[in-house]
Amino acid sequence: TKTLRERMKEVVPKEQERVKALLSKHGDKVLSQVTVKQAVSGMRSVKALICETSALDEHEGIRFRGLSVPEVQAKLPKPSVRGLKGEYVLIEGEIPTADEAKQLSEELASEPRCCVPKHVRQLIDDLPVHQHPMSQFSASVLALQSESKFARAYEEGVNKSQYWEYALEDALTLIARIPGVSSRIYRHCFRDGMMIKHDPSLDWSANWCHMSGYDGVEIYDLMRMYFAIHSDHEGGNVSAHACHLVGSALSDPYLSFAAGLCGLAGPLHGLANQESLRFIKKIQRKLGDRKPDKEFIQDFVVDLLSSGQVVPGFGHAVLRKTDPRYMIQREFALKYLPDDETFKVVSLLYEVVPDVLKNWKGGKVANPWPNLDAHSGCLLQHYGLVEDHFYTVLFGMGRALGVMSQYVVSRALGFPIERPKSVTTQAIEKQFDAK
Ligand code: NMX
Ligand code: MLT
Repeated sequence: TKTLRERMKEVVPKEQERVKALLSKHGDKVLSQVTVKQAVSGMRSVKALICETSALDEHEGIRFRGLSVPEVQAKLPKPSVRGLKGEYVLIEGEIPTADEAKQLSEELASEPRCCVPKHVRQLIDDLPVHQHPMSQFSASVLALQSESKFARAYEEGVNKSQYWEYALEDALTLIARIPGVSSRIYRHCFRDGMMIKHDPSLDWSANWCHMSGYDGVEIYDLMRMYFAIHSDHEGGNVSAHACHLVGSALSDPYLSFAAGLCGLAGPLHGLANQESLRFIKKIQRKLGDRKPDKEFIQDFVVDLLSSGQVVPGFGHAVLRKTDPRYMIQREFALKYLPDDETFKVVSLLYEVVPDVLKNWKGGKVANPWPNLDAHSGCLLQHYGLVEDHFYTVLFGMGRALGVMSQYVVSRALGFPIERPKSVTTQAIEKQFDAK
């Protein structure tokens, strides 16, 4: 059985040649044009980034290295390693054999690879418990940066052809330490700092559950699925793009991932999972002992929209259909928690919100359908994980698998510093007013 590193050594030279050939054959072709509207409104649909690990179709949703969400579920060796599709499928591009996945799983759970250094543990213990867990997470990742082999190798003048090897080393260590960091933040904030030791026999996802105080076959499987579906959503989303941008300056994987986390912490991106459960809880509080019905939900949603707020968990900058990552969570709920009261509200929102949004202010909402954040909190709270301001940390854990894979690939392919051109609105007026 070859290690991921050995497989990468075979794959990288071939990929470098392929991209070189692509550039010499098609380098001058036009991939996309940019209108003034696109420049002013967040570059929507402008094709100006490369991401090898996944691609997003507006109707079909995400494909990881060509595989849809259900295909990934079906093709991976066995449930206990599903969460690790991140490293193999995303970085190397192939479905791992059971032995390869097991080997990587064991490597990530091995000491000292998975051990959180003392100064990082101390930092977390010293942070105020009321500090948002996402700030605690990004601060911890920055503190882990003291161990960056990439940064050290750069300082010592490593040849650029070897960047990817140090990037992979850092990415694996960072990923291995994330369950320890994240569960420490969880227990620091919500369990009086009483820690639980990691269990080397468990995989990455199950270890997070175990160290956070959640043991059981169902929650292990939920979190394997959860981390897998949150891992990657091509290159243009805020967290992946922020990580890529910062990495393009050759900032090491830790610095780059911390930048991605800061973007993920925004309410229009990853924080929407926290906002979504809070919104559902507000509905439930207002309902009191009454049973939820469509009319009640519709009035509640219209009130929210009328007060100038967005419906969290609905809409998307690229997707124009229900997110398949929402559907796979819905299938899980239908199987394991069909009678959960929160799931009943989630289901009613699914029936009601799209029609409300379609008709809202002349149909200005481009996508009225739910995204993954509309469902995840409902599953977590069912298993006792009710602290909603921790939810985005879990999103960030999954996202580490994707953006760290993207980082390694970017260094392997030698992508340069990202530096698009900006213009002033006056310059646009000057350019087009006269015509
Ligand atoms: N509720 C109310 N209004 C919405 C919603 C929504 N869920 N989605 C879009 N709109 C509004 C949007 O605010 C904008 O209004 P205005 O012209 O007044 O600025 C208008 O519809 C057009 O926006 P779109 O082109 O449909 O959406 P855009 O691509 O700009 O933004 C989101 C995409 C995801 C930021 C937006 O749909 C949203 O705010 N959704 C709610 C928050 C959310 O669920 N975010 C998580 C996305 C997934 N993730 O994890 O990152
Ligand atoms: C994501 O997973 O990053 C979100 O769906 C946001 C996006 O793709 O823009």
